[in-house]
Amino acid sequence: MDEVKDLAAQPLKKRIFSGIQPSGIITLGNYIGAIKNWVELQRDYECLYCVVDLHAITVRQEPAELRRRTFEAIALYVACGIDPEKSTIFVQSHVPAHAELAWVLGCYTGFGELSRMTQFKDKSQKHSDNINSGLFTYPVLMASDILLYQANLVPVGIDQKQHIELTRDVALRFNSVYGDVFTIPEPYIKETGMKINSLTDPTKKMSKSDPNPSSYIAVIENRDDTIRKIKRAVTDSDSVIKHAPGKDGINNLMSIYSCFTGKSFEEIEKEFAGKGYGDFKAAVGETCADGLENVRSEYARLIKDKAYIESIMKSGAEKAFYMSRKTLSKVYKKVGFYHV
Ligand code: AQP
Repeated sequence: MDEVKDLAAQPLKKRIFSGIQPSGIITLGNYIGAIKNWVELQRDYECLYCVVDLHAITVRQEPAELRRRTFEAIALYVACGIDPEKSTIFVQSHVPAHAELAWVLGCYTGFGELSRMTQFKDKSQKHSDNINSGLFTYPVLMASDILLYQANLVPVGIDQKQHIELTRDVALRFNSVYGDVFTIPEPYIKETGMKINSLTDPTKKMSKSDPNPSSYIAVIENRDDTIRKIKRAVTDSDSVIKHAPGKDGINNLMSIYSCFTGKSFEEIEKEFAGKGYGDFKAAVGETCADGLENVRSEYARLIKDKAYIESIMKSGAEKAFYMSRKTLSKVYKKVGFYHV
């Protein structure tokens, strides 16, 4: 009887939503800033992890490559430790409610609000030949991804913080008109690793769509490439291993080392006191390659099992479909759409 009472007293698990675009090979930045945290959060939260292919087409994609990368991303999620028995893993375009809710929320989002988004400004500079309206309304689609599942928490890198703030504003605005329709989400951003920078230009974020493969570590690339890229990473002319303003290259490598070893910057400084960049880079490269070893071997096994990966996509889409329909029906009713 006591056991029954205890179970009833337990609060329902809070919910998490997050996703990655299949717009390139998933990088160490995506791994440290997002996936590594997703794995830890599975223990205490009900999690939905999505491959956000609708977002990816805001930049021109080669169709066969997009299809392949979507499949690979699902395999990589599982290889990294996302458990399909615990978490819902799915592809965004398999659940139509994302696009449907985005239309509705777009009618509650200001042109001025979207114009202030720094990602839109950055990406329209990078892709000046294709500044499409999808690139502009990207944050509205992201808001519907999160709000559809009534997510409490959204684990992301720092680059996505502004989009989560917009999601909150839109949800609060909608709720103020129609009552408590949406849960107001919070961003979950870890201080260390919230922005892993490019290895060739450490003032810039590491990005999977960077045309220079030396700028990023792909999670699934071979060990020697990882070690070699870190060895060649751009650092300043000084040779002291110290986390300090202006030492972007060393700060970046220290963050990577810290994320894999759990050591603080102070501990790392002590460990490498009196040693040069060569020793430090070799240690970061080895540690990073070791930390990704299991992911790489799991991935190599999973990627050959098409039936298994597709079964994960299908059952994830079914669960997500059911949950998303509940929110979408409520929204349609609130705004006054006729139902028969
Ligand atoms: N360099 C990074 N450091 C920390 N976190 C990062 N994230 C991305 N890059 C870093 C986090 O990864 C998640 C998925 O990102 P995304 O696929 O939605 O797109 P993005 O942020 O635009 O990532 P990329 O790699 O730079 O993609 P492209 O090159 O296609 O634009 C997010 O939580 C993001 O914060």
